[in-house]
Amino acid sequence: MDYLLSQLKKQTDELLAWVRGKGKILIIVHDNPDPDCLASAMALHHLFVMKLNKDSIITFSGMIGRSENIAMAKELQIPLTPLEIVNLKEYQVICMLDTQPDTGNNSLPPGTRVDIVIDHHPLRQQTRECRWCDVREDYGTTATIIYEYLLSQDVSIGTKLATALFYAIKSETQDLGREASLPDKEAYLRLFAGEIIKRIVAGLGKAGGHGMMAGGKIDDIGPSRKALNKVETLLKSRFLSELGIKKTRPRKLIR
Ligand SMILES: [Mn+2]
Repeated sequence: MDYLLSQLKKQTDELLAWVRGKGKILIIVHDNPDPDCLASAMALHHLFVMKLNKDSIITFSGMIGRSENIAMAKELQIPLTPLEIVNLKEYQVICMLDTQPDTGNNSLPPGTRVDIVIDHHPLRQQTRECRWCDVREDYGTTATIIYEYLLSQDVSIGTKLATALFYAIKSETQDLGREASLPDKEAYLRLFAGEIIKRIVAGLGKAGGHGMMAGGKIDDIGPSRKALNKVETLLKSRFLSELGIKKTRPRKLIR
């Protein structure tokens, strides 16, 4: 594990230790949620489930406006609860993602205690007073920050979550074109590699991981050379089609 990741491991250990002894968890995203805050909420929810065996409620106000975002919430089965029906007093841990207290783009009543803030927008004075404040203005997305939490805690990322995180970074940075930092680029490529391998071996075997650690496995091909060649050819053509490469004649790099 590299230095930054081990630093982050220590920090997220502290976060988890604090949340562990507490009661119910609420995750609030900004009004009219976009892919970044939805993916971030999914990722934080996943972190609490995997490390603490604790459930949390994801909540928002307003509406999911764009049809792509509605499709995302539906396809990826992100459980969402309207903030208006939540009894805030029931929650001992209140997290706010991709927004900050009193910014006007979330509907948490002003003055309500917020414990955890994770965001990439300019830091507000009031946010500093929260128990846990991780605001990285140089990051293109909040999703990347929480993706790093999962990496540091060595939490596995399933297809739905990987897709959500990837889509969040893709749409918020406009394919890494706008305001993408180096960590956003790394997260994007790692998530992409994991997804590609999964699609390439779909129906044939298993795949997992991300980035340099991504890999796939196919069992029961049988001992014959012919069967092996067949699978090899299929994998190659799937790989090329995933990358959008059509009908090019291969050429030797080394003679
Ligand atoms: Mn964002």
